[in-house]
This record gives sequence, structure tokens and C-alpha cells, in this order.
Amino acid sequence: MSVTSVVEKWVEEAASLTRPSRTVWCDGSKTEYETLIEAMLRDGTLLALDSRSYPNCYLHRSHPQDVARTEQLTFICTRERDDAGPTNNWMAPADAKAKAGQYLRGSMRGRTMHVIPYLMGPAGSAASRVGVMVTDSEYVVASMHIMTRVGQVAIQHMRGDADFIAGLHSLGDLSPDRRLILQFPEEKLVWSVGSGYGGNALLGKKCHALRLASWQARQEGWLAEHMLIIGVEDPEGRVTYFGGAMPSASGKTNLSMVESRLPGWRVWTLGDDIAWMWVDARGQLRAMNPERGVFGVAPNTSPKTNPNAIAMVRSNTIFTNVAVTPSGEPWWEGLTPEPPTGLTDWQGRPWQPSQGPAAHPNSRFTVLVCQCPSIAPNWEDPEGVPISGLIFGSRRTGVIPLVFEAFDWAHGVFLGSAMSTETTAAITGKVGVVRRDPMAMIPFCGYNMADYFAHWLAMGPRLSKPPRIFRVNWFRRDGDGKFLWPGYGENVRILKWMVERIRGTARAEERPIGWVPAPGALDTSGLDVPPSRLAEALRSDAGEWLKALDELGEFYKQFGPRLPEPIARTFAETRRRFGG
Ligand code: OXD
Ligand code: MN
Repeated sequence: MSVTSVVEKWVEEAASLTRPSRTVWCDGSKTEYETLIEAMLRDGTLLALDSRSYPNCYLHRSHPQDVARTEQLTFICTRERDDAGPTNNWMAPADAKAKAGQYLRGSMRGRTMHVIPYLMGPAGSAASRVGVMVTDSEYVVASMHIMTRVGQVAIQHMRGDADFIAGLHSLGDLSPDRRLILQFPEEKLVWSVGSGYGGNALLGKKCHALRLASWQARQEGWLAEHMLIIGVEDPEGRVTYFGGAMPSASGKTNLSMVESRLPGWRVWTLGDDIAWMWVDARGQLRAMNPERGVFGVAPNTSPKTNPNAIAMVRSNTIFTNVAVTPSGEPWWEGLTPEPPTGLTDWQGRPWQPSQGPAAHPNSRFTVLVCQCPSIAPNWEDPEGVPISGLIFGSRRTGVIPLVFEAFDWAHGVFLGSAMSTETTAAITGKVGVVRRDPMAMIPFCGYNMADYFAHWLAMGPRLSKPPRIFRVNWFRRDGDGKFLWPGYGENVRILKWMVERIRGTARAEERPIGWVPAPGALDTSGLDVPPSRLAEALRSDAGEWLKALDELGEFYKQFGPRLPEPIARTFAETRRRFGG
């Protein structure tokens, strides 16, 4: 493989720190993938699943203390603390390297260091970016094959000798006590040690395509977002494209491949987790998915909640931490109404229902996105797709209505900045605790969040027709704890209203929080949701909102004068509209 001298030098430096016994350059070929799989089947890193019902599917069991992203061990390492901002963990670059250097020194002794040149984004796109990561984990190499475009194609897209994000990954001893996920945006560098799991270890994903890309995007005038990309097709065949930000494990993958319950309407999948967006020469916002695969949450994925995902994972899939049936099929909670008998749990032990879930709540599938039956034919268009609407969604039992629309771009940015959500198993820590998560980017914004809001605001005037911004909450419950809205395939009804708003045909009522569907404006034909229940799902209660705004005000305080004035102003206006 021909690479630039800067890449070579960096790989040599990584090797002199970690001391592998050999270095292998990955070419991204099918043969390479198959050789890795064979090696992992031999040493027990992977187990083959039933080859008739799940051809070329494998199970990986991670270390029981390494099952989710560890945000408390994730740092932004900028020279100035304020550049990381109050919502990120920060470490001075020299201190971070000294600390992680202890864990990385000699960590690959007796092992192979794989060098993975990878491309984020489709071949031929000016928006695609290159990374070169090294790792001592075969599981990571195989996963990177699925999640990114590996090999010479990456090197070909470098715009200069040093135009790449460098990523150093080593499993270390997998102990959380010696684990660090370090981003150095000023050096275009990631160091990750002590974890082999998902977003901690597949460096193209959260570390590169979100944390470092968001930093680069700010410098270069584009956006790197924790967003799905979908195309919504109406019965006349017209497609409207949306980006949608939702926190981890909050239905983003489900919405990205939703099977429509409305006759004549369909949803095309372009991406399920990350969107890179830019303004084209005509002032149109465009988006592309930098990833090539899906690293999706398995529990609660079923033929009812996400039939396309179920079809997608029937072949060529690496499952992580799911349970297995006696015939060697993967299983997780929610896949079937009742668990099959004789399950082996995610740690390889015979499972009893009294022992808690058989699959880990953050168990995953890793698979090429093009295997999804709803994949859009143009999902790899180098020019991206034109975005007409942006959706901010979070998981809230109360307060936040099912759907409403921002008054304008700045108000939409305010709504994004105001997002809070109930935590899930995608990160270690307590599940179900409300935390602030602006634009679903709290774990992924690589710089000061106040500057991030300012960057979003500054995009507005550059757009000739700014996308409409919508806020959704599928998770609102009634007084008995029951969901007010059926969700899943029925969410297409909400998408239809959005498309009609964009076209100027859907009716809405003005409320203090924005435009809410007018009675009868949401298509509920054939759906058993009485108008009173829908009204309850769409309600915004002044008392609840004023309390929520007080909490938001506390959150904003930490940014001091760095909080952009339009955000502070919109916040004050919203309070006033509620009579506060
Ligand atoms: C993910 C996450 O894996 O957000 O996508 O945790
Ligand atoms: Mn995600």
C-alpha cells in the first residue's frame, strides 16, 4: 500500500510506543475479513451462529466490565480548558499522554498491530474524510471493515500529506481503572486504551466522525451531527429528506428504517447514527452518512418494532453480547414475546429468567447498512441529499409534546439546545435518569457547547431556505404510565405532517413552544388513538414548562457570557410566553 510519509511516521511512532511483534497494513479486502474471522473463530473471540438461518453471522462476548461507552473516562484534550467547555471532561494534552502512555507503553508486546486506513463518507465525495487507526484487536478490525471503507480508497481521498485523523487503540488489560478515551482535536489525534467496545474502540465512529469531526466542521463551516438521515416518499413519489438527532438507544435506528403504516408512504434509509452536513453553492443544506454500517442496539428490536433491522441482521452480521438459543441463533429481550428455552446468556452461562436479562441491555449488531431492505438507492451519492427538515427527539416521560415545530431557525437551535433525555444502557451508569443532552450531542461535541450553539446559529443566514426544525417525543406517558402514542411504524404519521408543513399544506396552532398540529391535522386514519389522548400527547403545560425552563436556565449558567445572545433571548421569550 502506498501511503504518505506522514502516515508512515505516525505508524512508526505508535509502534515504538506499543511495541507490537508485527505490523500489518489492512487493505479492506474480503479475503482479509474472512482471514480475520477464521482467526477469531479459532481463538474463541468469535463463535459461529447457525449457518443455515444466520449465514456468516458471529457472536462476540466482550469482557463483562467492557459493555458500553464509558463517558466518565472520555476526555477532550485541548490546550485551553475553555475550548473543551464545561460539559466535556478535560485533560491537558501533556497530562493525558503521560497518563495513557503508561497503559500504552509496550501494550502490544507479542501481538499484531493492524493499521487501518479508513474513509468516512462515500468514495468520490469532497465531504468525505480520512482516518488511519492502529489497533491490536481483530474484532475492531473486522468491525471497522463493516463500519467504514477500509484500504487504499482512504489514502486516495487525502487532500494533503497530513490530511488524516490518527487513532491509536489498544485493548490494554480491559480494566476500567486503566481505560481512557482521549481526543486531541488540535492534533487530529485519538488515543483509546482499555476497552474493545463500540464507540470506545471503533475510532471512526464517535471519536472521529463526531468529536473530532465536530471540531473540524466548526473550523471549516459544516456540521457533524449525531443524526439519522431518511428520505420520506409520498404517494406521488416525491422524496423529502430529514436529519434527526436522538440520544443513544432512543429509537434513532428504528426511525431510520421505519416501515410505514400509512398506505402509499414509505421511508428510505440513508443513515442511522451520524450525519455530516454542509451548505452547497445554492445555499441548500446537504447531508451524507459518513458510516458504512450500523452498530445497532439489539434489545427490543423485533419484527414488530423494526422489521427492516430484523431482515438486515439475518446474514453477514457480528453480534456482540446477545444471548444464544440451543440451535445457535442469536436472541435478545423483545425479539420474541417469550424467551426460548435453553438460552445461553451474554456471558456464556446457562440462563434462568430469575437472573435478569439474557442479552446485555446494550448488546449490539454490526452489519453493512446496504443490507437494510429500506436502503435508499442514492445513499452513497457523493453530493449528499438536500435536507428539508431536522428533527430533535428525546426520551421524556412527561412535559415534552409528541411533536411541534420551531418558529424559525434560531428558535429551532434553541429547542435543540434545550433537549434533555432519560438515560439508557448505551452508556455505563444509571438508566432512566434525566440529563441534559443538547442536540443529542452531549457525549460527542468535541468543543465548547456554547460555541457549538453559536456555530449552529451562524449556519442559519447561510441557508437560502433553512430546513424546518421539529421536536418530537415518542415516549410521553399518561398518568398510568402507558405510552400516549403507539410509535414505531405509526411515527410515519408524524413524518407526513412534517412533510406537509414543509410544503405549507398542514395546519398547525401557535403555542408558546412553537407550532403544534391543529386538531385533525395529524393523519390518524385507521389508528385507535382517540382525539382526547392525542390532545394529551400534544399538550404543553405552563407550570411544567416553567419548571423545565428553570432547570434549563441552570444548565445555561455554566457557559457564562459564552452562551450566544440569541439563545438567552429565546429562552427569556419562551418564559414570557408561558407567563413566567
Ligand atoms: C451509539 C451510541 O452506539 O450513541 O450509536 O452510543
Ligand atoms: Mn449513536
